[in-house]
Amino acid sequence: MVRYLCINNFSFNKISTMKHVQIKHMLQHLLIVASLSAIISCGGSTSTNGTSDTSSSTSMDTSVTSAATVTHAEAIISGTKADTTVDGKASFDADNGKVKLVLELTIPKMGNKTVAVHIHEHPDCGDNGNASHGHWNPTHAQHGKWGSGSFHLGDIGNVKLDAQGKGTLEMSTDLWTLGSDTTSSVLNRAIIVHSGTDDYKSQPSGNAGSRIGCGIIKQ
Ligand SMILES: [Cu+2]
Repeated sequence: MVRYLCINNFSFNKISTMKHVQIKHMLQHLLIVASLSAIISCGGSTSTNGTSDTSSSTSMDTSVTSAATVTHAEAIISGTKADTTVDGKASFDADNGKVKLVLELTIPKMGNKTVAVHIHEHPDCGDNGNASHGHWNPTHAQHGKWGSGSFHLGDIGNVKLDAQGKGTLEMSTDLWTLGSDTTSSVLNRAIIVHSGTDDYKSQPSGNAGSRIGCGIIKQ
């Protein structure tokens, strides 16, 4: 079944006999599936025969449907500035109506300091992280401390770093999802690490300093 998803096994001769609408539809599926399963091995398979086009459509639809339930996403966080090394990873796992975040950071230059981490709205780390724009705030709330009073859904909070600049944070919430609901899904947003501490009060972003780390949350 997997082999039919591979572009190099697809019978393009058949495409010429199909209606344009069908071709467009199949190519859309093919693009989606190819991006979701780019790692799936395409090697070593055999050539297709005349009946494979029908089965390929079926298996593509099945794959796209099953891929719609996302249970894991992650962001690899790296530095936005040449003079500050930032390494980190944010893992998001959905289970039982909740999403659990495990965040690990290493910022050697920031040993024994505390840095603010937020989810920002757009999946773009360009312009030193500024292209991610403001905090992800689908409820149009005031910025604050997670879990108390008013806060953005992106208000993860502060992470204390040890002498080596390592820090971790774990949290679990039913306010986040991994899916297509843009009012709750953390997918396709940016994790931003700031150079300073979030005061949990200043609007709109806690006076947390410049953006030194960034990663895009992807499934
Ligand atoms: Cu921020």
